[in-house]
Amino acid sequence: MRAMRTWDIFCNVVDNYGDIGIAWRLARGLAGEHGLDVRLWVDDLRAFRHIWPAIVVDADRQVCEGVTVCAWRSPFAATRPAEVVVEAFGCALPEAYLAAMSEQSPSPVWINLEYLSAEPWVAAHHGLPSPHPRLPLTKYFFFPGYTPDTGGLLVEADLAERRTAFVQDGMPAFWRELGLAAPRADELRVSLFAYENPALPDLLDAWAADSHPVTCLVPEGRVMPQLAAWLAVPGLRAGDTGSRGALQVHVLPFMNQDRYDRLLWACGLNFVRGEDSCVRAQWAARPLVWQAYPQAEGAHWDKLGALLAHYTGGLDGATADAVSGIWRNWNATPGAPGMAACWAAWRERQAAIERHAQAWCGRLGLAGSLAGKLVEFAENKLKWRVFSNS
Ligand code: TRH
Repeated sequence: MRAMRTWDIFCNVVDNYGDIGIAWRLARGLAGEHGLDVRLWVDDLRAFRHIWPAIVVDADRQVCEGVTVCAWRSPFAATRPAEVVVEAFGCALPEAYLAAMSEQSPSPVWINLEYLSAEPWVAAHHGLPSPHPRLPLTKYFFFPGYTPDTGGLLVEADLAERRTAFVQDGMPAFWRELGLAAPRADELRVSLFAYENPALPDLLDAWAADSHPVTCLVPEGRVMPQLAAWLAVPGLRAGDTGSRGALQVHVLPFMNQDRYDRLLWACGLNFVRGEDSCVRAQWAARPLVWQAYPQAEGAHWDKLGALLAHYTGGLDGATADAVSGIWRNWNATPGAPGMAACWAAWRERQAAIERHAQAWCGRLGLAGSLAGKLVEFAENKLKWRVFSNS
């Protein structure tokens, strides 16, 4: 029997939780579903612990969920490179490690995992090689995406099954664990994970003015000061609550990735941000509003437009407008309608949006599983290397 393939994934935490969130999800999938021997090198274990509290922040090496998690320190200690090396989001591998890669024969398969985008250029760039300027190494660009001709999306093989079981039987216990009553029949429960956002006060005003109860669950994070200002309180932390009109606000602790998934499955509408939570909200089969990570010169508006075009394709005009309106307002897209009108339109088309969110999940599967495609990509390159070295 062949020894387990070895993989190294390198992750540099720049800010927020998306980079480590994606690297961790990928590492767990490669080890758990593909039986690979995975090391995950992370330069900020404190940020990692935020999304996975079992992580010990001062351990040089620890095994968690079948993955060997290694502290990426500088200078980088001599290490034999793995057969497949994943550089997450162009994080720049340590020079010593690169030199060691170039001394291996055959040399490792080196893949740069790129950011997710629904933009049409992604498919044409997926898989392209880039030779190293000095060393005899080639890096390949692997682009996640929403269509079969891209690198696909992170998803576990049993996700739909786990979600269905949770929705059927797990919700009452989940609400109890969070210290909340089950939702009333006419109540809309919303989760809110967001960057600071000038549109937030208008959104909260719209919810406060709703004709039915709205409960907003907010994991602790960057919107706390804005939320506190709107509630006219000096500050907020996990466990705090507030209310105005029809709106009840509950601040939740930041939870581990698996529990956050359950929050997305349990809520009737999820506000998400960045990349990973956006995909998880789509897999939740619930309506979502996405806040793209703000970039210079409005580059994120192109990303937003591309995902909106994909997501709303095939919807009737009024429903597509209701989805686009609130997404565009939430992202301060030029010319977006005002929030009160957006919220009224969303409420008006809510039932159709909910049906679409369910159907969308099925269509998402067509893109394929990112971990599965990555393994296939690497295996093809490895086979070719063995062949060309023999
Ligand atoms: O944290 P983010 O804003 O990360 C962003 C994006 O990835 C963006 O593309 C990148 O360029 C920028 O950082 C630097 O949003 P994202 O991607 O949704 O990642 C959040 C992670 O946190 C995700 O894995 C879900 C997880 N999470 C929890 O585990 N528990 C929680 O309570 C919450 C709210 C999130």
